[in-house]
Amino acid sequence: MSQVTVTEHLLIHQKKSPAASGVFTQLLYDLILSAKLISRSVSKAGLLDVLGETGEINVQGEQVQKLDEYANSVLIHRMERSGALCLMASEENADIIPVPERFTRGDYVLIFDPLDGSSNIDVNINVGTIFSIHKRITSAAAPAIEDVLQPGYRQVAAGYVLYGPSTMLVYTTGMGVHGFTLDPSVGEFLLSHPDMRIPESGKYYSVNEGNAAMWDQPTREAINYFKGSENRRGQPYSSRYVGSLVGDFHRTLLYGGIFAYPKVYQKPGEGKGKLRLLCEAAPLAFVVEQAGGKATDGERRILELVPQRLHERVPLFIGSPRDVDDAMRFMK
Ligand code: AHM
Ligand code: MG
Repeated sequence: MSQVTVTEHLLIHQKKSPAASGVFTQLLYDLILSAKLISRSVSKAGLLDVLGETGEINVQGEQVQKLDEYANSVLIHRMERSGALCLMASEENADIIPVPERFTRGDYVLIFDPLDGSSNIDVNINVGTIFSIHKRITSAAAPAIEDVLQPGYRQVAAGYVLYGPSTMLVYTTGMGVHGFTLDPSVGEFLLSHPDMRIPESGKYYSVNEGNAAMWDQPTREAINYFKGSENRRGQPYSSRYVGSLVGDFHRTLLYGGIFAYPKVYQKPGEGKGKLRLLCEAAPLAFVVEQAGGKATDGERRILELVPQRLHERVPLFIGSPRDVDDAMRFMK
């Protein structure tokens, strides 16, 4: 593995891009520090659970929190002190989170899912943190919801941290996608996957097929296409589904193929997506496009969707460009 740390990589990129500033680099630096703190706790999840059962106070005399609450509070606590942000939004918080006036406020807006797939924690399966960074667009003293409700193509950075067998950080600032692996012995993320490119097509499809009876006909046909032998490969794609978006996405990025969370119809005419546009779909869409892939909601490019609400949910088809195009032939 290279010896380039994520901080060095950021500084090199900062020189290449006049748009990037020292403030922005500080923001990413604080985000990385938060990820290391969360990673440390995730790796002890089983042990923390044991402590949690003894009365919810750990040996330090601290309240034992559920890990997703812990991850959320680590991110809010660290990032409001970064000096780069004016506003945050988290999957865990119903409303936007303005940076308190007692801290230095910057021009950036951070949206995150602190611990995606957290239902997998108890069974020791991968979880992740997803982040999306925008530049503020309003000019009044206080930041506003409009600063968060921006279409994905305006993101200045996005990425995720995967807490797997190794902890990995994958991010883009619009100049390709770069992956780093945390070396726990030195506490640094080291460049392990420079300039990541998603394969043109893959051999895996990834979807919760338990929902198949609640999909619409075009979705069923699209998924059947991958399962049949009349597809691009001339043989069935293999199925892979973790149920942790970061894990499923990361595999798709490396091996190619398609991940889908289509609309689910609980009642006729009322199809709904599950994944959140702002903190899940848009950041991963930015990453996948920067790696040469595609992301759509079945009709439109994810990055062009204009969010109407903070916790808006969308259907998602994301992955290798040919596989997403093949699925979209059924959707149109
Ligand atoms: P969460 O943010 O509440 O963890 O939900 C998002 C997760 C994703 O990680 C994953 O892709 C999806 O929900 C799995 O949903 P399902 O269990 O319906 O397949
Ligand atoms: Mg989530």
